Amino acid sequence: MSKDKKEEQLLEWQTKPLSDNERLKSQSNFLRGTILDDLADPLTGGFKGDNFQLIRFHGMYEQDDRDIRAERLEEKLEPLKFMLLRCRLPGGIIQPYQWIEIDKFAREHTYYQSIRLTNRQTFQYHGVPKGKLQPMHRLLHSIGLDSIATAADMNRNVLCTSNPIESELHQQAYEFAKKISEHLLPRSRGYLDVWIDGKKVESSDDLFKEEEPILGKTFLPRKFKTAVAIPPLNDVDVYGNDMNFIAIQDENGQLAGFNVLVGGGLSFEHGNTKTYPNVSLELGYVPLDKTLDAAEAVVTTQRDFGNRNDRKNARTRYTIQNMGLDRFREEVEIRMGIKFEPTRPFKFTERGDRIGWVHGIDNKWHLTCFIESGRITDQPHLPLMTGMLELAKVHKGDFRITANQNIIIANVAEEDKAQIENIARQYGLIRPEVTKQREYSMSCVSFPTCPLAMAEAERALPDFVTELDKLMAKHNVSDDYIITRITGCPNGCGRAMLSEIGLVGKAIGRYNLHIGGDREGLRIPRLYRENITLEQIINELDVLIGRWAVEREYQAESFGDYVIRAGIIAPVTDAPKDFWVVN
Ligand code: SRM
Ligand code: SF4
Repeated sequence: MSKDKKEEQLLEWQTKPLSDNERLKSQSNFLRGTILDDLADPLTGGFKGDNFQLIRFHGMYEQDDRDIRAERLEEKLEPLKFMLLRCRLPGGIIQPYQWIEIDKFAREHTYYQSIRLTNRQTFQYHGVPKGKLQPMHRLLHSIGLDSIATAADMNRNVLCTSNPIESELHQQAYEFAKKISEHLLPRSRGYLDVWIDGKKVESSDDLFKEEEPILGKTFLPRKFKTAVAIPPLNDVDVYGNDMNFIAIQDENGQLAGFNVLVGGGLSFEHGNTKTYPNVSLELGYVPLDKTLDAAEAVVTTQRDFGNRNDRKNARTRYTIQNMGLDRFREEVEIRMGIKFEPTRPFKFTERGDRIGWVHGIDNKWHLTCFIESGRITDQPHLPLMTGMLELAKVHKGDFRITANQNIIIANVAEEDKAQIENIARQYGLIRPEVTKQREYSMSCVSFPTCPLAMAEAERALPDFVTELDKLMAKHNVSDDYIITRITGCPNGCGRAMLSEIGLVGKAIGRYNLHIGGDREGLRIPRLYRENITLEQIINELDVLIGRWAVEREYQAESFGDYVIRAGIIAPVTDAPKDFWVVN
């Protein structure tokens, strides 16, 4: 796009009518709305008008049980409404005493009685009735947790590589992830007034004194996501976030600063060619003492230049496409007061979690437990929830939720290792039968709770992987794996747009099949087959995996790299231009 065209486009964004979300943010009394009135309304299990959206700024979504929606409609009943709660947990670290409390609430008060680990290193409750919302927030508050800004148009939960092995560097990077999360939080008291104090503030002097110096009164144009990665592990999918920090060490192994990347994002809309997923792009390197300034400058640039009239084109990647990367960088540099240095060398080699025990350099042990799709429940043959509770009762270290929806029992002393291992084995948190392929497969939640779901994801994944395992065995590649992700719709929560095999829900039982992502998480996979069933996908993969098994050039050539080299699919090299091009 020419410079003039870009200016025109920016001007158009600024002059077109604002989306309704902008009105509701500005009229929300700093996100309080009339939520307290709705809480007191016994006639519905949900929230009305603007409040339906406003609760998202406090980390909740209204949902209903979609499995029984039609049945209830027939009986002339309101859908069974309840809330999803998403906790804020920078870097995914949670203490055992906190776990014991969140477990208790899940068992006693949630419809699904589960704890769901998300791929952004936190946990969700599904099925919290409206009447239990205030007690829930008060409980979280009492154990030092909250759900502020985990949804809606703000900086979400900040990710950080789950790497307790190099403990000192991890600690430094984690501290930074936490600082960023705190620095970019809303400053107004809306959350505390509504959920903790239950205090109605409609229009008072207190309110007029409130300010949002970073986010502004209308917050960001759209959701905003941040990740901190410690090479060589790209477990946080650093190319898929709006703002990314890649940790750079000095010669003594200490954290020196970060390479900053911007504009990653993985969603699109079926058929809407103005939308596309894209990987993040390099701005440059900043030393540690300027990193928080850089974060704030990126956020305020997106705040001021992002699209506020079309929410489908409002994420940072679209702002960058419109302004151009150089202009975006210039604006960030002006705001942070220094220029970026050239990006420092780094290399990512893997994205998965190291399932099982690893030994840290500080002599502590860490056990990563595989949790399929992050769902922690008590099933007859898999009592994971009770297992986690038993671990929490005795564990002296901490827990770390990974961006691959697994959990690490971190910082175990040598003398406690056997006890932890026994409990983990007893309750299915260590399962030798889990294949490498299963460990590298992930899904979003989808049905029955997600209102946007088009096809099954979490409930389809286990059987789909069983079929994939059979193919891997049939072609003698069971010792290898293919990063496989299912997402129930093109919003892309399952990060299928950074996988080697990505399934994107199209309709009940039907998916688009994308192939050609890479192991390091740098390449968007391209559409290979459209609107087909899981059985058809397995048939397609039978042929492709068969070819990969015999034709790969060297043992380590990954499936994603192979399908590109063999010319089966063309790589996506410049997503804004070529994501929608048919192979
Ligand atoms: Fe997501 C919306 C679940 C990670 C892109 N996502 C939703 C909602 C809240 C549906 C809704 O708006 O009503 C889903 C709730 C389902 C449920 O019942 O739990 C939902 N998203 C999830 C989680 C739980 C999936 C998981 O299995 O782990 C993840 C929660 C992360 C967290 O803790 O914050 C989750 N969502 C993602 C990711 C992956 C990531 O961030 O690494 C993406 C793609 C990356 C990106 O943002 O580009 C993602 N979710 C979306 C989008 C599309 C955003 C867009 O730019 O258009 C939506 C819809 C929206 O915002 O309008 C969405
Ligand atoms: Fe729901 Fe779609 Fe996200 Fe899956 S990808 S959780 S179906 S919004």
